[in-house]
Amino acid sequence: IVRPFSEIPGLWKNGVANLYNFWKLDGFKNLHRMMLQNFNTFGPIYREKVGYYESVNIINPEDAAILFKAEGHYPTRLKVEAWTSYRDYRNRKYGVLLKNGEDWRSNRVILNKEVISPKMLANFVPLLEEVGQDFVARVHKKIMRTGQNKWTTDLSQELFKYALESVSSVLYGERLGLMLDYIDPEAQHFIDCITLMFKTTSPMLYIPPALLRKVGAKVWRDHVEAWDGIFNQADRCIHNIYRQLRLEAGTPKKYPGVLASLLMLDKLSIEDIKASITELMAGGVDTTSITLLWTLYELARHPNLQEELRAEVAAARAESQGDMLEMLKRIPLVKGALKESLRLHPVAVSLQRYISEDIIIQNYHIPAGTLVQLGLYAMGRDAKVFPRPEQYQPSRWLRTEAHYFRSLGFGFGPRQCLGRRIAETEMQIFLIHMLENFRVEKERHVEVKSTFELILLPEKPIILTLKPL
Ligand code: HEM
Ligand code: 2DC
Repeated sequence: IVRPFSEIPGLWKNGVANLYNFWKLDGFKNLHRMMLQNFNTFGPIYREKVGYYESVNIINPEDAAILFKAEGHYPTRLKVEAWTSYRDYRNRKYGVLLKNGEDWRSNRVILNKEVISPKMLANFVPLLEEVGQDFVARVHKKIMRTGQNKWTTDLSQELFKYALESVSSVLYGERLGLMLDYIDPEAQHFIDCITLMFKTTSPMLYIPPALLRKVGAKVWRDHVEAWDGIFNQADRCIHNIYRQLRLEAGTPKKYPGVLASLLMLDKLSIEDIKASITELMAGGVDTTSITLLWTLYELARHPNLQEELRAEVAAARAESQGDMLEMLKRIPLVKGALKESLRLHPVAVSLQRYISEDIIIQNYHIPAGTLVQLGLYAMGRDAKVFPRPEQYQPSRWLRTEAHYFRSLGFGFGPRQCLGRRIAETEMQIFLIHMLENFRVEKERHVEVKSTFELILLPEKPIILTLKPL
């Protein structure tokens, strides 16, 4: 017998009281740990209401399969109102991240061909390969300058620059020059704006931005300033390419980047192209850089594993005679390491969909239209889903039969991460070059936790030591 929706356990009756408790427990920064705790208290399904935001939460891969089967033809995520409010406030178009319905689908289909299709890898790899080589050269130079044959540092700023340089070179077919000693202050400002944008978004998940705007709250003003900085910089990059394209007429000999390809294709309006390119540029910085930082942290904590990965890379290099596209097909353990990093340290604490039809999960009836969230962070640490979840074990991903709705770091289906191919390739190339050039070490064994600033970030700086091999 199927139990009714109203019997799902959880705290969903008093949204305001829950918001107050949430705020008292510093829930804005602990969302991932609070979800984990809720699953421990209520079991594999619970209902929740914080502020105005109501959802049903699940944790099992089998239930995730049911959820995604009911996502419908136009999958929709939780609407991040801070982001749509900014666009409405400044009269800017939504890109693929924020669009919904047929408008989303028609844009996404065209973007897929230029951004996530495996065919594009041959175009992206040479661009990303150049950035990877420049990053390594930069680290060698930094090591030289210390005079100690090693460099101990918090790499996050360097990784932000690597990520922005990588995504920009794919989008614009041009380098920004962030691997140089003196960088464009506008580019640095862009990086700072993205961090501020994420940080100011999280409180607005629970308190409506329209209200915060009316009372002139600082968090809303900071949020607007952050997006303004993001859009201004993206506009500059986009105009630059647009102007070049008009001057150059005729088809270019080499791959000109995603933006120029979309403009020449002429299937999306210029405003739609600008909106989605801006989102791709902004979405491509903190996500990959933080995942790489977590990966280096784990490799530093597991020196034997690090040697194993180095051996795999060396063998792949030899077999493919340096052809990077070929090399990327021969590094399953490196790919496993990235999956393992996203399992323990996912960028997104949850995946969500407004379901398009009624479903039954854990024997509860859930009506169409409900927001259902898969607790990605909680699932990654659940011993029933991943045996010995606390252990960083890239080899667990070598058994393909163990993948069923478990490798979800980039989301699922037609609404999954549009930047996935860029992100994966950029991260794989980074690890190949780092493993070939440096040993990564860590001072003491201190556990670094995550903090929620819309995406999950390391709670404190991760200090690593790089030594040339
Ligand atoms: C959406 C994760 C890197 C651009 C998403 C989603 C996740 C995600 C979980 C939601 C998917 C869903 O609802 O099913 C990640 C992770 C990254 C990463 C873990 C790196 C480690 C990037 C990069 C870009 C990007 C590099 C840009 C080049 C986007 C965009 C969307 C998205 C535009 C919205 C797609 C849509 O709504 O159709 N990402 N992402 N992401 N991501 Fe990423
Ligand atoms: C945050 O409860 C927690 O990829 C909320 O590159 C539910 C939620 C909704 C949407 C998620 C968000 C969470 C985390 C960050 C995500 C976002 C969708 C896209 C975004 C996962 C889980 C991200 C980081 C994009 C951002 C691109 C943007 C800056 C232009």
